[in-house]
Amino acid sequence: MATTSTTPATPAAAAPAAPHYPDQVTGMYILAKALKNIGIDTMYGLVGIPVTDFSYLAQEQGIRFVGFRHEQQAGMAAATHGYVTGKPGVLLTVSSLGFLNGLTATINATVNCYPMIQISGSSEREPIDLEQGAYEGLDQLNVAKGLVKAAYRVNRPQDIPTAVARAYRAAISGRPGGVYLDITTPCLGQVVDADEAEKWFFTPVDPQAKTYATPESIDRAVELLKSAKRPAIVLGKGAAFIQADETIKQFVESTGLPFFPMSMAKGLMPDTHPQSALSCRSTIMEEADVVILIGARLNWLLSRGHGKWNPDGKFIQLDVQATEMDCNRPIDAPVVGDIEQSLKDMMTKLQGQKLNMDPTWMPSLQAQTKEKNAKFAERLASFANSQPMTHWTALNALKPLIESNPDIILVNEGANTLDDTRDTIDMSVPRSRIDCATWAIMGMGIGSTIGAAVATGRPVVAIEGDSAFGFSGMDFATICRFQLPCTVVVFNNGGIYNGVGVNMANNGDPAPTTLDINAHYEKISEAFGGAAYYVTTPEELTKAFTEAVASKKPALINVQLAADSGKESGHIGYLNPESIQHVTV
Ligand code: ADP
Ligand code: TZD
Ligand code: MG
Repeated sequence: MATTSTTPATPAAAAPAAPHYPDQVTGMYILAKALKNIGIDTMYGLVGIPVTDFSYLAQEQGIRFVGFRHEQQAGMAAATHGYVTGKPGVLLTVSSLGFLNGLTATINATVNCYPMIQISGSSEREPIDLEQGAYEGLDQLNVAKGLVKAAYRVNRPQDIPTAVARAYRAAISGRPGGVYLDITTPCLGQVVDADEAEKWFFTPVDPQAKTYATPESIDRAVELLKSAKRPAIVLGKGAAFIQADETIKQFVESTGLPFFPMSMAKGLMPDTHPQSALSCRSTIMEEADVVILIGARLNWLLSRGHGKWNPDGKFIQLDVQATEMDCNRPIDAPVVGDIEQSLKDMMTKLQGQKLNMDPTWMPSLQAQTKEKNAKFAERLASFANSQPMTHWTALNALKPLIESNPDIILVNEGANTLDDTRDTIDMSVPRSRIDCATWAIMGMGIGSTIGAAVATGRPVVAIEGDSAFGFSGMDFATICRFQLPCTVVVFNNGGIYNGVGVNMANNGDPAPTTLDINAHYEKISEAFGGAAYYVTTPEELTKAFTEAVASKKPALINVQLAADSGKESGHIGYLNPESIQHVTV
């Protein structure tokens, strides 16, 4: 548009800089280009010495950089990015504490089998090794080793493309996990001839190589399955992660077996599917004679294969990790290899062969499901109008809003907030529920919300306990800075488990579990330009949530609950050590 004004107008956008072809480049440039070449399009992190220039170079290469307020949250975002995309997420940290803050997320990713790579700058080796007091000095490689799936250090720029390829393969091959890549300051800054550097780049062939189960293991599994009278399937997040949704559906439906999903596998098959035995988990544990574990470990979340499980029951386990077999209970038919191919092979083998499932098994589970679901619905409805609200009141309001919008990815952490949300909200789309998972850690919420939104572009709703939110709340600022379509719902019952803990010393200090029942968490959103809601009734919650999700903009809803809503440790209070009351005489 022409301007007639004599006052200088805003300067026109600068003409694009002429492309320049430097004849020298640095290690940082090589790192950015190697990442780009292997297909990394997003990086999460928090910068400073010695990686600031690298982050600019990566951005220049077209890698999206999502800058955080805390490295742990950037790491949670990278891990979730890895989980939902099936390609390693990348975290960038500075040395010493930045590295350590991020490492907690990289370890958590390893525990959960999420593929991610943490890249950290580290200070020069010599004064670290001699303990001479280097700037942010820490022997990071040795700290990381043993806690993550793999850890490598790069000292020379010519090794960077190899290191990136190794880190990528380590993160994604076999059982996925977190990988640490340590790049020293001198290596990042080393100047080399561009022509020479060009020769170091290569394109790794089949960086996501697969391994397949043997025909013998498939035969053994199929024979065992054929012998079963009361078989069942357990779907884990490994099954969701592999993005073989159609094959899994075919296997479940063609065998006609009942299934139950672990929490993050909810939605891989719809929770309301006629074969879903989500509400009959205990019956399956007690009565099934053959259980097929698909990408689910027999860890604490499944009583490590003991407890309620039928002692005479047999297991078929489909997993890529051979050492997973027998780790808690003998596995009668281990099927070690890529889950999708194993399922396809089993289906081929089963074709035309009969399963011997007891004809009353599925109908009895369906009848039980109907009865239990009706009871649950009745109980939920009985809290519909509680004042002040309880967890159930809020969830009763949110349930129809979330279930009717399957585009939503649900992030969830807390104790009662986690358990009650998982039990109330049915999922219908794969990889749409992300929670504190295998390690049961608090502090994944906002990072995972951001990672899920950035990686998928879908709307994300986080349902957070007030304690859980406290671990990552500051990174709500990042949601606002990047204008992500995220709605964070804080269930404020004023504490860890609830807000009615009693300090037995009666000295005026709050009890260990007591937090801030009157806190206005929504003001955090207001501070960063997001939408802010404080709600005390289910009607207000319904209105705020509907508006927030429809806006596709950052929003925080502070849901005021009763301080006595929630019990200690939610559903897993039995894991607490037994307590003996001390009596003072
Ligand atoms: P959940 O917590 O849902 O039970 P887990 O994290 O315990 O799930 O288990 C996931 C399992 O999936 C891990 O044992 C992991 O080795 C396995 N897994 C991950 N990716 C693959 C794959 N591509 N092929 C086979 N198994 C896989
Ligand atoms: N620290 C970390 C890193 N992880 C943890 N799991 C805990 C502490 C202990 N913890 C839980 O296991 S749940 C929880 C904590 C602190 C918070 C529960 O309170 P909440 O949810 O407000 O998030 P509810 O709804 O009040 O139960
Ligand atoms: Mg709470």
